[in-house]
Amino acid sequence: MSYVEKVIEELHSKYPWEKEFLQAATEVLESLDAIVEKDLIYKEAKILERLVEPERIVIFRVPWVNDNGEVQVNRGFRVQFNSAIGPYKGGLRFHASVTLSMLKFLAFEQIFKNSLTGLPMGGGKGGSDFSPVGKTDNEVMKFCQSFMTELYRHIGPHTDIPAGDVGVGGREIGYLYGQHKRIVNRFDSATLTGKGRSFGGSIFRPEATGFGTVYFVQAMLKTKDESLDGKTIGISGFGNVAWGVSQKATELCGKVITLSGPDGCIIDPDGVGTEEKWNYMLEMRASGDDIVKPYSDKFGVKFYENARPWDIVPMDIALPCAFQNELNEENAKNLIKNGCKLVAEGSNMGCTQEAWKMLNERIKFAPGKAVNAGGVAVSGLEMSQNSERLSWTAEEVDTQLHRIMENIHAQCLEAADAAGSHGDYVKGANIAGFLKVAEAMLAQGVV
Ligand code: 2IT
Repeated sequence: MSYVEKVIEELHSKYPWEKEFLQAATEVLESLDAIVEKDLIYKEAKILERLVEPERIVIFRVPWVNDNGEVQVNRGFRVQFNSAIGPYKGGLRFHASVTLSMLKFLAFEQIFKNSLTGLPMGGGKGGSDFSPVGKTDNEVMKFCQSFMTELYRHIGPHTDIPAGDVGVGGREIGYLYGQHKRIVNRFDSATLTGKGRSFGGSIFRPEATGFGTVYFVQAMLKTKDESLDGKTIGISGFGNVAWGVSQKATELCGKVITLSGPDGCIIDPDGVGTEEKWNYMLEMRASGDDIVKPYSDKFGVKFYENARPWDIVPMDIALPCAFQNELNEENAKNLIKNGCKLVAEGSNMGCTQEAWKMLNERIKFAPGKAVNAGGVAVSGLEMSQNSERLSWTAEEVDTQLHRIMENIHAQCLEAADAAGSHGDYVKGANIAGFLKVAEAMLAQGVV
């Protein structure tokens, strides 16, 4: 049994119920097999065993009172997974389905993603089983204030810097930041990223994950002397990532023909390609209803109840942009059959294991930790701007983001080549992300 196989087996027997985390960890560990078999140092220093064990997890009660005066109780989490190359960094997810396993998978992915950006950020993630769906502004504020009343003691610019994720956008970050400032009596800008522009937020942070996703896809296409020009693109979701992707893909002459929500999907043959449509996506999100059907009513396009975009319409490129495991083996088969040539994950672990393996073998595939790293990269730039007490221009941030995404793309291909797996973005991303973190862990001794 190889070192990697042993660690995977131990993990499965220790935490059999942590399905999402096991899925993410298995993918990474399998990619590292050749690397850790070649050099005994990793095994001797038990680097993999340490890598899969979070440095710290905080779980806490979040009590709050709703608009009817009723007491509510949610569970809050922060998984501080790895700080070898920088303070813990990663988003907060507020969603009814949040569990420790989900946040462990997200924090684990974040270690490698953040390493790939080339910026000094470790991996973390947090959140709550609080569902923002149907909540008033006042209720969201009350929840955020209670959440931060515990979280503040675990975070800070040199310790852990949370940001947004599913269910946490500019509004939530504003409330969280306000409460943090009040408790610590310090304007510690770089304690949270994704802040509003008026109090230290970076230009393009809301767009960054989507823009970065498109820059990555552009780099993938360039290896075959192709561009986005005239390509049809199917995406899932209608939130932050989908919004940024729609804008940048349109600018580069691609056509986004689908959006989706928990209620189903819409097909827009003219493309989600106008200011009015992008603004409407923001409106749908702000409504808090979490459904995409209103788009079909507003723009007179077809809505398919309970359907996923992948099976319904042919597309050149498919980009899951909402949640984990939203593209399965059956969807992957249909995509390939209908002529899709490239799938890249805008969302973390957007494809199931069976799906990405098939796509990776038969067409071009790239994983979330590489593709969607533009979001956290601009968070890193936001931290730099905060510590320098200045604000970069749109052009400066966009240039940096573009450079970082091209660099991540190049790192993936180089690491894959070095491992003898030409063009394998999964292996490339995992190996390139790992090598830097492992080097830092080795240098810092057994901690
Ligand atoms: O998945 C992600 O990379 C994020 N949700 C963004 C994390 C961040 O710190 O900006």
